[in-house]
Amino acid sequence: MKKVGILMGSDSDLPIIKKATAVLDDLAIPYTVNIYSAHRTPEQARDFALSARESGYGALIAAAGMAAHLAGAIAANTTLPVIGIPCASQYLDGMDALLSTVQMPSGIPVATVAINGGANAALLAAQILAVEDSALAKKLDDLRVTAAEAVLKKDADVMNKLNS
Ligand code: RP5
Repeated sequence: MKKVGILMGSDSDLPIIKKATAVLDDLAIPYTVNIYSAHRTPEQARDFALSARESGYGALIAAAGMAAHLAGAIAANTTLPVIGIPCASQYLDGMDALLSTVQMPSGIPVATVAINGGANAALLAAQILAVEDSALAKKLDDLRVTAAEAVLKKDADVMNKLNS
């Protein structure tokens, strides 16, 4: 199976990344995690992106906050699918990172998930790998069923408690 490459701009993004690794662990998808910054370590970020396809990656996740250019900088150097996670920081509640990540110029796409959306980033990476992996696609179908059952149970609980 292809790996998912997870990158973050700083170790302060780790709580968001843990939401992604939890999903990938559940699905038994191999991944690596690195700290590469578009601003502080641009050469390392570039080298990773340039060699990612031949290194066996099938999708990349890039999480960053503030002026969040990591996902775009990675996408500039690979045609693997890149999923951007805008991370909320101290001042602007993640709006800065959201706009920096999502507003890519035509030609260099980044699939941007919600602010702090680590779980959806991992699910989207899994769905990309599942295009060519029917066993993984079945696991994703099963996850949807389990999630729907959980909502239906909550619906039943709330009806029992609140409906007259
Ligand atoms: C970004 O700046 C990082 O992705 C992080 O979200 C933010 C703050 O980084 P630190 O100052 O906490 O290292 O590059």
